[in-house]
Amino acid sequence: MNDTASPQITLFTSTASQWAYVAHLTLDEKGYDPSEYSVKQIGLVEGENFAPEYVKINPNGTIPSMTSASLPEPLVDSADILKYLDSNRSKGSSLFPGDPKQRSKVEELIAHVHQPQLSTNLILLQARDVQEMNAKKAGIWKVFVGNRQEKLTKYGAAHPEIPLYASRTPENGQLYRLYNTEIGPEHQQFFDDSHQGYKDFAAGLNKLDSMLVLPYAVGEKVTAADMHIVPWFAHALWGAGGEKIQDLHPLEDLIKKSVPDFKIGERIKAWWKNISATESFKKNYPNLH
Ligand SMILES: N[C@@H](CCC(=O)N[C@@H](CS)C(=O)NCC(=O)O)C(=O)O
Repeated sequence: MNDTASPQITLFTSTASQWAYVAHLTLDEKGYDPSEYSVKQIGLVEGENFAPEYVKINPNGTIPSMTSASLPEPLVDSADILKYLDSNRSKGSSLFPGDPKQRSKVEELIAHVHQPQLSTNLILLQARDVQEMNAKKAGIWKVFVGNRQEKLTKYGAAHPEIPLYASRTPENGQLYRLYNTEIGPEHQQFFDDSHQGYKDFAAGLNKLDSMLVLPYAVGEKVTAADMHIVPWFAHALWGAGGEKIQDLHPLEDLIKKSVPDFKIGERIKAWWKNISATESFKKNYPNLH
């Protein structure tokens, strides 16, 4: 991994990382040519986001990150990457509206979908009962949790000086144990927390519905808010089993198990239809069409 080669910008990404798509969508929305940046894949499913070489770039061990010859240090958060790509490229209109009210709405929406209550890890990794737990255990999520624990333990032993491992190893370890023991009493708390998680997620979706302006997130133009809401919503739909952009019902059904009268709001549906017709969306989510 080095950032000295031309082109100047390097995006560290993973096809499995929802927040990396903030960067990919922005690159396309702002009209960057692929020759202007290079892309390095980090194996998220393999736990390679914890590799010491990557943690040197991003001490949080999260994806995405970006380095550029014109930056004093790497950018390690999707919101900062978007801002950099937006201001670095004067071509086209900014993804941040000039109007202060609209601008604060953009920031509010970005913060909304990044809050822990709306983390899609709920859908991907948690379970509310034995049946859901067994389905997770039989699929890729057990492999994901296991790979992470293996890498955290290995890298942590080799690099006691890196603080990330001390916090992330026990955190992932809890999940690792739930995925690797017979269903027992310790799972009940996990099931209850997950059930509450879905109630909170439903409340967050309803709030989002009330915040959207249309046709795009804050009005007539695509903004930074859309660049953040799209990857989050796409990941939630995908995690719930949706294969096409029209497939909102798997997510709706999943939530209904905890909130029986839940429905995805009409504004979200209209916004999704509009934003999924944009070129940058179609390029980045061909599998959703
Ligand atoms: N606030 C960060 C969050 C990034 C993030 O959590 N990325 C996920 C993938 S979408 C990740 O790297 N997870 C790995 C981990 O936390 O161990 C951003 O927006 O860039």
